Amino acid sequence: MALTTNKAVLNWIDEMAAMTQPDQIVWIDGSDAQIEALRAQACATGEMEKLNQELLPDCYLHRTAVNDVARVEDRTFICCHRQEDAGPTNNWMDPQEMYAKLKKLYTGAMKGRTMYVIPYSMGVVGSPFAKYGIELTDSIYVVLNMCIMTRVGTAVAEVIGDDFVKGLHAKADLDPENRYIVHFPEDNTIMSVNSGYGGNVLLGKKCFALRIASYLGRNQGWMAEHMLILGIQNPAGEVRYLAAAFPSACGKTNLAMLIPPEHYRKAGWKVWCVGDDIAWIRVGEDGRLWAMNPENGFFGVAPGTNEKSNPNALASTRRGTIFTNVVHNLDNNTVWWEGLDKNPPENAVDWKGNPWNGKTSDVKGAHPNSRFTAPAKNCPCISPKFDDGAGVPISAIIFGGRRAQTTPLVYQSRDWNNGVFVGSIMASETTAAATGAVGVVRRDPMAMLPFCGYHMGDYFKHWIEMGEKLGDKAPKIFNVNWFRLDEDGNFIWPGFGDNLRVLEWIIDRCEGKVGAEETAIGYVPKAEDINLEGLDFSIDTLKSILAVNKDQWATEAEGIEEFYTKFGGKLPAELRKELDTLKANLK
Ligand code: GTP
Ligand code: SPV
Ligand code: MN
Repeated sequence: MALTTNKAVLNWIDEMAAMTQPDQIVWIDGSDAQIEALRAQACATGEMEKLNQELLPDCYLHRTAVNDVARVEDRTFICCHRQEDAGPTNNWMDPQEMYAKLKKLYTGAMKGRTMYVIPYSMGVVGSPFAKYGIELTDSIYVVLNMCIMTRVGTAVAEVIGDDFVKGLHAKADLDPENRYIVHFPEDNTIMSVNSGYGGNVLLGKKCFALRIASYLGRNQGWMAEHMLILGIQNPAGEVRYLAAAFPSACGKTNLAMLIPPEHYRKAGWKVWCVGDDIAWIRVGEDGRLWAMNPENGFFGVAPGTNEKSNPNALASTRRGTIFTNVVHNLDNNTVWWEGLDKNPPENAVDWKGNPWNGKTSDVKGAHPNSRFTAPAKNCPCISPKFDDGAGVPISAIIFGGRRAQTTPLVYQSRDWNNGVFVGSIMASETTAAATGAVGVVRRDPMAMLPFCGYHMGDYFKHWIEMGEKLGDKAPKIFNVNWFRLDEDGNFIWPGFGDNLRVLEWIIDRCEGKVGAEETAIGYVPKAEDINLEGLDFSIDTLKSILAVNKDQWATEAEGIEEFYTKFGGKLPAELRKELDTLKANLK
């Protein structure tokens, strides 16, 4: 039975059903009973496997098709009327042409299948900054993931208006040649076909909460960003909130759930996770910048997650979690992945579904982009503000990426526009989160390259205008790099919990409590101002990763220059000026 009488909703569903021709239509009310029934059904067909319910209550395992394991950026489109509105960094096609192309792929695609109707909210249902969507899908896996990642069901259906975001997903034949992830920002519409993987099909996440929302945010004066949000509580009990943008698989989930080093814990420091991937940001009534997490769960990278690196993420996955493309340990019916522990199972099944022995096999058991979908409420350090629809006030914005060289451990921009420049020149070595080569340096402004729903030049301008609105209440902007390598290819900085040492400096800078050294690129800490207590790390090594090498930066400036030419006349003059200043500083 339909959960709403809203005509706009019902008419659209009728139209999509007429095209895809499902055998039946089922509304998702979000109840435990319905979720339990869907889990049982998915297990009966082999779509999911029920894991050891004593060790992992309500946890399940799913394997995707082997050619369907990451976001497909080359098949992701922004279809607006004018090509120049999509800009040089997005794939574009004329909307009418794309609708016609997709219609062929969707026609009859749900024959013999069920169409599930998922009313969902990005943000706390009924809060002023929440936005609603409906995803139609023929995948139970998608339904169950959406029920973890977003707020789903009757309460949403009751408040949904005419401006909801329409999302249609059909697995079709999972044909990679006909896989399309398409956004029509001007129609509030997302269409995804021939995939069953994460960011391609959980339409509330990257498709809505970043690509469509960034477009809406620009028109409405707010921002949708690929950022974690965390609160840092000092021994005096004061909490400061930071938002940080790193590209996919570059450490957002880890930083968002950081456990302070022992000496900090003893002194009374605590970290609270507000969000690990997406932030919706606006200027609050008090003139400060406020951020809220529109999601309700974590779609986290499994490999590398362990009791030491991220115990909070691991704890989050111990109940109600769906694991995708990890190793299935047949001895105790649990899961495993590279970097979980040093004891891989011998009697196991790998992510492709083949028998796997972790002691003797020379192939990886889990896919490098294997993931867990875990409810946010499981996280031991979830912020008391998590369910506060207003979000939290932001003291600092942090950009960062994976750079073996060049970028120091941390530096602070000189002011807001210089900070926007720092975000715009972000570069990172590519990871397994998207298909394509891994380890190649690419420019990824604000970690939004694959997620900006409009012209990136206009996006930069929007950032600059947000700064004008904020004036002297603007947060300070920083850049971090946890990933500097030594000659042998080892990470120099210990990272993870020890990153708090860098965050402490950042907060002190925001509060004017600590000095810095001015360099060609901005303010860098004096090595003695980073607290190394309890850490076996020499001050000389620290100096080496704080150093700004002018030759490397001169090469970097050339790369930036080349990247900027892409944007032509849309590159804001403010950023051009920042690049000129950088070049002059390097002389
Ligand atoms: P998406 O979900 O794709 O957006 O990724 P993410 O940015 O949340 O990345 P995540 O926190 O899952 O980390 C990805 C990988 O980076 C994992 O293999 C981590 O072990 C590794 N990583 C995270 N933080 C650090 C760090 O401080 N130092 C080092 N060396 N590796 C890190
Ligand atoms: C990312 O790639 O940034 C992710 C995973 O968070 S996905 O949902 O697939 O986009
Ligand atoms: Mn992400």
